[in-house]
Amino acid sequence: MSDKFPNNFIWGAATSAYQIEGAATGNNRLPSVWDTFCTIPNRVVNGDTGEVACDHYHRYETDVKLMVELGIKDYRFSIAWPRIIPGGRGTVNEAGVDFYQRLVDCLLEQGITPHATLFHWDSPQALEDLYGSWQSRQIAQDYADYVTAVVSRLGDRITHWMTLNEISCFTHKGYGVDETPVHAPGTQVNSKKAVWQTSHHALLAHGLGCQAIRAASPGSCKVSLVDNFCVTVPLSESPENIAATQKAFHTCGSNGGIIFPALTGAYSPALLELLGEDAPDIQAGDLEIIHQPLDYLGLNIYKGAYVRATDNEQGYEILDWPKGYPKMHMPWLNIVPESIYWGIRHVSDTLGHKDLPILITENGCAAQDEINAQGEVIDSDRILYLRQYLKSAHRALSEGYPLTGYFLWSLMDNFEWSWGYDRRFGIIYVDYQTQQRLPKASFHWYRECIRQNRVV
Ligand code: PNW
Repeated sequence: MSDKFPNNFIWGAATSAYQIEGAATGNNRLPSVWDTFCTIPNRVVNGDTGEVACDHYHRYETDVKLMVELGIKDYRFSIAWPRIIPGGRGTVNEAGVDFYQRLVDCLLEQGITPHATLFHWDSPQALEDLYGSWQSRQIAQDYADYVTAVVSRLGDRITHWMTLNEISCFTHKGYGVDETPVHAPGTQVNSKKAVWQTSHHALLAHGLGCQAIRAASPGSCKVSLVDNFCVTVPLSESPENIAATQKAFHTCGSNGGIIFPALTGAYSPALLELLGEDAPDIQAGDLEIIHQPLDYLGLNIYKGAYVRATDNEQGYEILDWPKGYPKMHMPWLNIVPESIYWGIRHVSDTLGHKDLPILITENGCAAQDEINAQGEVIDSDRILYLRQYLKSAHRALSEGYPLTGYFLWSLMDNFEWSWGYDRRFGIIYVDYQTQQRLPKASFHWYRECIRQNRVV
């Protein structure tokens, strides 16, 4: 196979609502848990908030022009629940819907296909106040009602839907027992079981959400979940290490309790054994709701965990990182390009979905970008990172795995959650003083990859 990507390969870029929109109080929007979290001292670096962010809410036309310049035909963004139903449940705010109608019309006019994530962590604060948001089973139904409101209004122009972004992040990092949770709402709960219960409720929301999308969509549509499972990667590709990697996949991070039920209809037995009394309560019928047919799977892949086979009882070892291991500008961002290839293989080999199309819905990195004397940002380190990961995606394609596209995270610098504006993931530099956008070297590099349909 040549180094070309398939002709219909999707080259895209991604963002999320709270991270770029700003206009936090505009047009009847009410606070999300992130608005509240940002006001708690020492939770977000420099006390940053999403109040203005990239002001995309007012500058979306400029941003769509930049997408055209980049040459992408697909854009992944998220819809903010607190704009559509500010109180979390009940009345729909048509002014909130209107913003997304204008955005999507603008995209479609430029021949860009919208891929909408229905939830990217911005739970309505009202539901947090009412019942502790993801701690309550009720949120699954309220989420499904919100989804119906969105899809019945926007389903004539959006056909690619993603239910929830990274369940593990907004549940297992939003609720905690011992450590202070790093994500909103940042709630201390009294047992690990209570944390697992929040992700179980999110899975139910995903399941009911899938049903709601299909029921409300006026025409055919594509439905998926966006997951960031822990990618176990063989230290070297011996048959023993590969087998060990598959075994380790079950209990790495929250894999066994999130991607397993979503794709196989059951929590991984290995995880349940490990959890014992910490396992969530699962009611009759829950797993059927959670295990919905998907049109494709969205994977956010940034890093991996190296594994090798061992002689001990569990048969594998997840390896520590050597002191000097190369990483990008985040403590967790170890450079493991093979994680794209192995992430795709785990869907096929470990989860048993050989033909399920896969979209890389996020891949990218933070770098210490600076504007030089010529007024440019030469982020060759980001290019180095991206090039290796894209080659790993190409390897999966060359071996016949059903990878259909790639969305780079992120189109532009944005509010990086608890890191605020201190970390930059964009291929477009944002000057937060002036809101000026400046395409970085990686933008021009990515445009050339898209133009040539191969990694350059
Ligand atoms: C994703 N980790 O989050 C999110 O979907 C984005 O909103 C975010 O901006 C982006 O990645 C960069 O962080 C992640 O610890 C959070 O491995 C944490 C991890 C990975 C992704």
